[in-house]
Amino acid sequence: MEAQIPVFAIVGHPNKGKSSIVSTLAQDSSVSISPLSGTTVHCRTYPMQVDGKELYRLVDTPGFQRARAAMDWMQRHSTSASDHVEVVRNFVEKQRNHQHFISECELLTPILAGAGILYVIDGSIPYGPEYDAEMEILRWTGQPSMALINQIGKAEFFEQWQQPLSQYFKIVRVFNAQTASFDRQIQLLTGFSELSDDWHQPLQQAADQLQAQRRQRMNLSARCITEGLVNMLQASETSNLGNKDDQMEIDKAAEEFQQKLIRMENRMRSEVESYFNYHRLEREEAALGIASEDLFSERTWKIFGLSRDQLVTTGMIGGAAGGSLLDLGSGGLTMFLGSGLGAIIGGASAWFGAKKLIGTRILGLPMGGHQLVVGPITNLNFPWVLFGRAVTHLQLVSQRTHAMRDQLQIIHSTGSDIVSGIPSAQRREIQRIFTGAAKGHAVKEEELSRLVEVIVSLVAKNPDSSKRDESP
Ligand SMILES: Nc1nc2c(ncn2[C@@H]2O[C@H](COP(=O)(O)OP(=O)(O)O)[C@@H](O)[C@H]2O)c(=O)[nH]1
Ligand SMILES: [Mg+2]
Repeated sequence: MEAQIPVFAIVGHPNKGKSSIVSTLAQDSSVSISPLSGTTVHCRTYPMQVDGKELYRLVDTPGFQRARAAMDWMQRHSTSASDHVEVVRNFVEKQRNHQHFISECELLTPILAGAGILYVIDGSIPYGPEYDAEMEILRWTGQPSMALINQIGKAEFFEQWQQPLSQYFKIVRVFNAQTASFDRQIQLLTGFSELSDDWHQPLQQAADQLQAQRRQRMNLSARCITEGLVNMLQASETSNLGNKDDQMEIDKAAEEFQQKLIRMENRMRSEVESYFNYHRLEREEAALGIASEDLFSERTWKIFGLSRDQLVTTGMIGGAAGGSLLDLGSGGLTMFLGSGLGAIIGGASAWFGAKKLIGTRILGLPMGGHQLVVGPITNLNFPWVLFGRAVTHLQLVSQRTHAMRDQLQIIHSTGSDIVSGIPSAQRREIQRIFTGAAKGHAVKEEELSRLVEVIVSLVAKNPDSSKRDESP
């Protein structure tokens, strides 16, 4: 017999984050989340699939509207605890066609059909006895259930909720729909697997498959970043020059080269997002806004690229070259740190002010005229800047939940220790790969895999920032 597919009904008061939890657990940004109460009128089912196989289903339900009155009805029609499920069933049958209990009937239907219950409350507002009727009705259905304390506002009444919730539910968890870490989501599934014999195996399996999928997503993303970096390091723009001194042509080629790099970086971002099931994510990579007088400071170097000392220790430049590195670096920093790659336009001349950073060649053509080749960028810090930006992005995307609907803000702050956190031996190894790539050498498969490994371990090393996410 085919194993049962577990179904969860997400229920609770209106506006407590039910749809948000569905969105997170189904990894589906299409679930509608709204600050307006009563948006969900009908149940809607969202499957959680991995590789075309359905692991579980989530049913988003309307909130309770008249729990107290519904409970009164049920109590009037019950003679003992042995008839509770039957009474709930009768209630739904009798009231289904009346407006009065429309939400109650709608939300109870999937539960009576066998769904497990995830009861959601908002732990940022105090408990009140008006919730008792909801919890009592759910208990009467006899279905396995778990209470989730979501946190919508700033305040915390978790302690206050513990006692009443544990009267009705075997398991009570803090589960913040927006910030729940991946591990937290897995814990929810395995926790629930303890409540139902039928679901034990399918939920354990679901947890395993989600974990395998996540490992695969990390690998695919790291691979995408690695290949994207190599392509960006090798990028150049060629154009024909009628006249060797045609400054306009030169500026145009430089501008096109910049645009090309920006597009390449954007493509890389979108691909990484798509692995995590984000297909139209709005993204903003903040400008770093470093004042120009700052450019020579050690602090500036540390934001992404390597410090001068670190570059020296990679062995790529000798101590003597360290001095000229400032000269080498300043233009690159102006371009890549000062404004972020997304905003470096407007200064084609800046590229030529920094000619040393970009290989720029003018070649004579056999048929006459000249060809201009802009790129690739030779600044030693350029790959590190790209690398740091890409790893930060992957970290943010992999920690995001589908209940978050604001744009993805990538803030590259001075606090970023992505690059400096890499042990120096590894850094040297990576720098060699970068330098080889920038010189146009083919990058070996084992070098690519090595970079993939480093990226995956960097992202794993920086676990979720959600602190609020611990069990009470
Ligand atoms: N800050 C925060 N807001 C949340 C969270 N969960 C839900 N909300 C907000 O609360 C409101 C109601 O959420 P929704 O999921 O639609 O609740 P539902 O009516 O119970 O389905 C929306 O404005 C959400 O953005 C959360 O974990 N954190
Ligand atoms: Mg809703």
